[in-house]
Amino acid sequence: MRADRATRLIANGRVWTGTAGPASLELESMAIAEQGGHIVALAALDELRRRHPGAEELDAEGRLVTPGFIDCHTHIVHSGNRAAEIERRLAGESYASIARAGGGILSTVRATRAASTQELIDSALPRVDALLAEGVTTLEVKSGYGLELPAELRMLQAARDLGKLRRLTVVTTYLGAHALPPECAGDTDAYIEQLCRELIPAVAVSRLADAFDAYCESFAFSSAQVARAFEAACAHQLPVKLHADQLSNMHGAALAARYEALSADHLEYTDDAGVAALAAVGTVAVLLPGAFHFLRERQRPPVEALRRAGVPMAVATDCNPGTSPMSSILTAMNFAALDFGLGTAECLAGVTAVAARALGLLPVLGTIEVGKWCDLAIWNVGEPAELVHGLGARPLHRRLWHGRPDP
Ligand code: DI6
Ligand code: FE
Repeated sequence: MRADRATRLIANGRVWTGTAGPASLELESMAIAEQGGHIVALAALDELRRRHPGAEELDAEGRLVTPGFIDCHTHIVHSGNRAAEIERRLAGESYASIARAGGGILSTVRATRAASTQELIDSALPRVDALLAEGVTTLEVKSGYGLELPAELRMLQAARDLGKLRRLTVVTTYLGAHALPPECAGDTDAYIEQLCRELIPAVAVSRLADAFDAYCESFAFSSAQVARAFEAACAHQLPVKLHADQLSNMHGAALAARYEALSADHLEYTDDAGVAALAAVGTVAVLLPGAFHFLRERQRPPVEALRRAGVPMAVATDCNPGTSPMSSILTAMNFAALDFGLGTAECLAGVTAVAARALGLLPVLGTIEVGKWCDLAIWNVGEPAELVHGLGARPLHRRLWHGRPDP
């Protein structure tokens, strides 16, 4: 990468670099020089023009420029939909009781097992395209609706293929402990045994997963069971993440911290000890206000305690057919602000730098800095706050992925 050979300058942007942390909304009037997909210089336009004669120019015309957005928690690859379950919940049934009765996650497992890789891709693409239209350039995708090796591998392969079919970076997570497969007849310990002995090693060998995730909840897996799975994942060099303390305090945050998880996600019921544990190891708190909204929960994550303890907070869609049927990162930001009390800068950091950190990718993504991938979003708004405080306005002007603008 040589700074004297920029091929493209992004000119006249009002740039939010994301380098000043989750409290700063400062915009800078500077140009961005790109070469080979990376940012090679940040400086005044005149200076970059002098240093890079002949570089192509993309004129942002005074628009807001941010790092490309990163949706760091999704279940975007799945088959079927569960709209009827929302009706049942509106009629008074709880999410947990629907799950215990074989609906919920298991209903999506049945549909997903029946789908081919191509069908999984075809059904995910409209959701992916909706995110791209909101400036997303990096997407995390979890498996976990297969719960048997071939179906889990199909899901992970479909996720990887999405990254070839569209101009974005896809990061995959093997959600091996999502629910008990129906054929296990209530024996969660036996499934965890199989997970550790067969499934995690096989997924690791496939190289289709970048991390491992689990669902620690009363009707899913206990913290002792998740700990066993984490041991196996760590032994196979898979970094871990956790669906933690969403519907009850299972001490999931502390468990995630014990394994130096990249992130602990949800955290509605996390207590002070959990917050302190996350802070001590630097695990990211991923807030998922879509699930809070669709489940009509009342218990909010301890945002003020997380903020005070210095735990970095990411925001993601949790796009899934049961608890967050939402393919809109801007809506997730809006909910994070209005329902969880995040500030505008926190919302922006939550879908850029902190989200990158939740994926272990902060060294190469998430801020506008020399050396990082040139993934950018250019917005038709005057102020960053407009991205958070409106809904449905389609504010994206243009997206650049690895230096190249979308056509
Ligand atoms: N993420 C999950 O994996 C579960 N909840 C959540 O927020 C269950 C998703 C589902 O019901 O399909
Ligand atoms: Fe989730």
